[in-house]
Amino acid sequence: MGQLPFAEEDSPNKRRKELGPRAKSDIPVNPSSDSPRRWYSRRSLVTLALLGGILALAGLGCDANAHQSILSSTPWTLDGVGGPVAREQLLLFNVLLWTMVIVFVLVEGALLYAAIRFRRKPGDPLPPQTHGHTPLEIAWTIVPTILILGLGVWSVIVLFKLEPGEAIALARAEGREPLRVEAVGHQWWWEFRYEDPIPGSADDALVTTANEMRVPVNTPVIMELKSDDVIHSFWIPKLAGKQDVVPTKTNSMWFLAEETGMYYGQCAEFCGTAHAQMKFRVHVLEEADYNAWVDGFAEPVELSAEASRGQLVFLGDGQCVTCHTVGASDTVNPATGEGVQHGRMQTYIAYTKWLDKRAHERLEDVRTGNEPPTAFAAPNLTDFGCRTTLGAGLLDRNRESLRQWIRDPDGIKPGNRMSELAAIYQTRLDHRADLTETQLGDLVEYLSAQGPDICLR
Ligand code: HEC
Ligand SMILES: [Cu+2]
Repeated sequence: MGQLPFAEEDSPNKRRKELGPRAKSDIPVNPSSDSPRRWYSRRSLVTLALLGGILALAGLGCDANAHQSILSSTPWTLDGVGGPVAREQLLLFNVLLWTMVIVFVLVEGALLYAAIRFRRKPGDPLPPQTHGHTPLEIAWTIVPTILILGLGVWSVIVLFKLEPGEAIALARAEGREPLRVEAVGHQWWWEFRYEDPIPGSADDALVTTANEMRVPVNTPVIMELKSDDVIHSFWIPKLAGKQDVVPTKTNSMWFLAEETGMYYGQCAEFCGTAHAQMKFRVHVLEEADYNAWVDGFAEPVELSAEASRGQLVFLGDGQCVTCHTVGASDTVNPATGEGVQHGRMQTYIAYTKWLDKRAHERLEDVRTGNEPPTAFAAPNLTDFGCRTTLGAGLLDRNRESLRQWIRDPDGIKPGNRMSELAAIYQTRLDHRADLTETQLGDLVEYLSAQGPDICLR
């Protein structure tokens, strides 16, 4: 580069002329102050303090122990995570973040220091002109290169560890197989399907549930993620990071929970009206409890007189069975003598194919502008007695909230597909269920009685 175009020291008059007419009146920089050359004003200090205060307040909301927190109380402890996948992700996140914070503070600090300390004062002579500093330039090329290469390579290694292959390797090292669970995103709830709920056992009963999945502790779990409609994102912050759930495609991820307990999950990709109400829970159980849930899953349950009447409403006037499934395939509808489980959901393979086909058809429909197909999936209610929530994590489940939900789902979760599509909500002007209070009460009894012993007792 040639010489920098530094001009000779200008006379104040000459400079004013160059600045043009607006600068002609000589406004003092800071009339109230003795030293007119401060680089900050009182107002900028107040603004800064306010911003800092707001940030600090927002920071108070961060808590490593909050339900869906992905933070640890300090960068080095990594507490607040529930298993190895989240730990790996949190460690990488913390190291990347703090490395960048340190680099930022050093670079910006040096910049600010130089700008303030060596700023030009009136009457200062032209400073000595320098052109480069070889050792410095080599240093600030090599250090960032090493940093970025190191962090990049480590990120790629972590990415590989997040692949399901790692879960398979981990399980096989202990002479077993990982548990595979298919999660299907629907607007606005989650379906969980277990093709082989107890890996390695000959008993292969299909388990299908919704919004609350159960897994055994210390077992690698591979999630196979599918969507029924739009793009969702599957996220259990304390167990594993997000993965997109994309129509016509199966994505996968895995996690392992080290302790029993409940973990909170959330759809993490805007997917329409009730996106914020598309939560789910992961119950991590002792292996024996998990097996009891699986074994008892589709066992027929004893129904009280009220609950039996409720079953008739479920299958008849309520038309709930057009969308919902309750019970094993050998549960018989007393009205028709037919199995209660729908034909379309009878086998896993058939259902998966149906789902894929439907997703493709929907894409076609979007392209051609056709009406969407009429078949609708709904939460499987077979283990409804195990649910702690209603409406995808929206309400605590109890008899009162269930009654409210059946009476007026739209009043609780605006936009949900049940009120939009079920016939009983289309006949009254206020869009509430066209059922009597007795029918509602019977339905509540019927649904509350569903579930394996381990949940009902
Ligand atoms: C048109 C299909 C359809 C019909 C008919 C229907 N539902 Fe639903 N139901 C749904 C859908 C879809 C959801 C999920 C709503 C959401 O959370 O966004 C749902 C959710 C529910 C839930 C909450 C499940 C959970 O785990 O959160 C219950 C309970 C329920 N329905 C009961 C009933 C009853 C009782 C009837 C009959 C009176 C009925 N449904 C009729 C589609 C239907
Ligand atoms: Cu979603």
